[in-house]
Amino acid sequence: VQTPLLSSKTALQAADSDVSFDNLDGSQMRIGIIKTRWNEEHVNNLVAGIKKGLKECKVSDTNIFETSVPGSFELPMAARFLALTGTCDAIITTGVLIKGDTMHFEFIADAVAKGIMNIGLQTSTPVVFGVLTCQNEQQVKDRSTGDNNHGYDWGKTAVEMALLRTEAL
Ligand code: DLZ
Repeated sequence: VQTPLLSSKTALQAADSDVSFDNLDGSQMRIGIIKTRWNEEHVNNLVAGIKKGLKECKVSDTNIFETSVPGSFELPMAARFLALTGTCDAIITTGVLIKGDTMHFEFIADAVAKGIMNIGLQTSTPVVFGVLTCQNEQQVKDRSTGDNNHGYDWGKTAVEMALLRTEAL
């Protein structure tokens, strides 16, 4: 017996090369972006990358909802609130955590990663972990600018997961 997931004609066939990051159709998808105001300059670069990825997937500007929270620690809660509105097919949480002299980085990075995973599983709304966890600012720059802007992949990941959810529900 085929489950709806296994009969999916979209995202789950990615492994069969039918679907890839190159031909995702997000024209009917509404994507939420939650970004932090901590490390704002880097985060804005990541958001630009996200929007480039979304645009390549035909997500229209009017279907992109954007909001901000103070820091990465607030991302899971905000993602939960947004997911529960039922207005987004996928959510991208984005922030930048840079290691300092204390244990703050370790606690927050771990809590945020687990929190974001939990919100996705609890609400069945895909929540992309768009948080850079870096040792220093150079590592951040290397991953948020130019050809290695991780935001670009996060945008495409959100569309792929939104399509997967649409097929599964
Ligand atoms: C407090 C703090 C510190 C020290 N560093 C960062 C950081 O590098 N990236 C980030 O997104 N947020 C940081 N924050 C703020 C926390 O995420 C959070 O906003 C506060 O602890 C309040 O809950």
